[in-house]
Amino acid sequence: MTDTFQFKLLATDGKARRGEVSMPRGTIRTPAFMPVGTVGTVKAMYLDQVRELGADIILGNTYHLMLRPGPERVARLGGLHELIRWPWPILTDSGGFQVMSLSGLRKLDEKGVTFKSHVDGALHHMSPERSIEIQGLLDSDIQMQLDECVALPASPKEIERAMEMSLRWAERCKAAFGDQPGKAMFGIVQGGDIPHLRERSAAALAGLDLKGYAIGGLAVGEPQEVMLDMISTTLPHLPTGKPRYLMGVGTPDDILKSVARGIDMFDCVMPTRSGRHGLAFTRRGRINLRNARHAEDMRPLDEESNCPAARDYSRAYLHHLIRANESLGGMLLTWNNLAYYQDLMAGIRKAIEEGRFADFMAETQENWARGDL
Ligand code: PRF
Repeated sequence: MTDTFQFKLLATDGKARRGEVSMPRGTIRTPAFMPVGTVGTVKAMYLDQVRELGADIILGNTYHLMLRPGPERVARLGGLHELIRWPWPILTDSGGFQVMSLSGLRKLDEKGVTFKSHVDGALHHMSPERSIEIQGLLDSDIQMQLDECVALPASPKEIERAMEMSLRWAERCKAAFGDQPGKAMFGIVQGGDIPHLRERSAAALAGLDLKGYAIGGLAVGEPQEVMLDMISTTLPHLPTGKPRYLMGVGTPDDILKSVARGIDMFDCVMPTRSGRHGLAFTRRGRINLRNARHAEDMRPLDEESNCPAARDYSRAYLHHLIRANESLGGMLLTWNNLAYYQDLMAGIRKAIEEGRFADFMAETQENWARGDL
């Protein structure tokens, strides 16, 4: 029987790819940006709005949801989609990365990771098998293997150890996931900033014949050029017929340059988190609404945008809301930013279809460089 989880390449333009990942809950148009919904909410947004902006899939976090409200409870409540009222695809990250960045005391060994909850201080253990079990209880459509991501700079020995253990965890996650038509478990390439370790990781994961592949361990402190080199080093070792997801990236510029190298999927807290902190992404680059120069500026962020947050509210009002710490400020800027990111992805997809991605990228970058209107 053919799997109802499928990836189709619709067009290529240089190394850039236009594709479709389809599964029972919906189809993801790639290149895709996945808004981050860590604890079952894309912060400061109604999911109806997120959908309307063009998101085909959102991301959830195993680490947060296992601590609260708990995977067994989510399952009893009908699964994550039902609970949060998002019937379309959800990808869940496996937890390892969030444990390392968020929890206190933690211990990582071959068996998995032991950590102290940032919610109530309780001790938890998560093995590769339990991570997949939790993602299953959440009813996630695209599940990620448990991996270990080391922050850069790190020693080659440390990078190699973490990469090899992540490979063994990939096999265990694959076995735990089993055969689930319509759903997928993605492997995660590690290997830090060391080309031969990236190649080894990608080739070994490719040998596991997974339904998709992520590149992890980047945007963790290295310069953009190193990140882009690692992408270029890794992708030739992954099968062209499977989706490729760059985890936790990035700025609009990171996204353009990564698409140019063959990445299909992205997620990042950048548009949502920085929106709540007063930063707006626009066609003319970034605008920090905290800045006093906006205090009496009656112009909107972008009068040509289709997004009401960008088109209908003055910079003066946005400045006031952000300065006054009002929740509407974060809501409007998150709305603007997610609209900008989804419009960028739609522009990227159209440009690839029409064979003019390089021109689109150059024009988009020129507009950022021209600066604020
Ligand atoms: N591994 C996992 N999640 C991640 C990363 C990773 O390396 C990153 C690195 N940018 C973001 N999110 N599991």
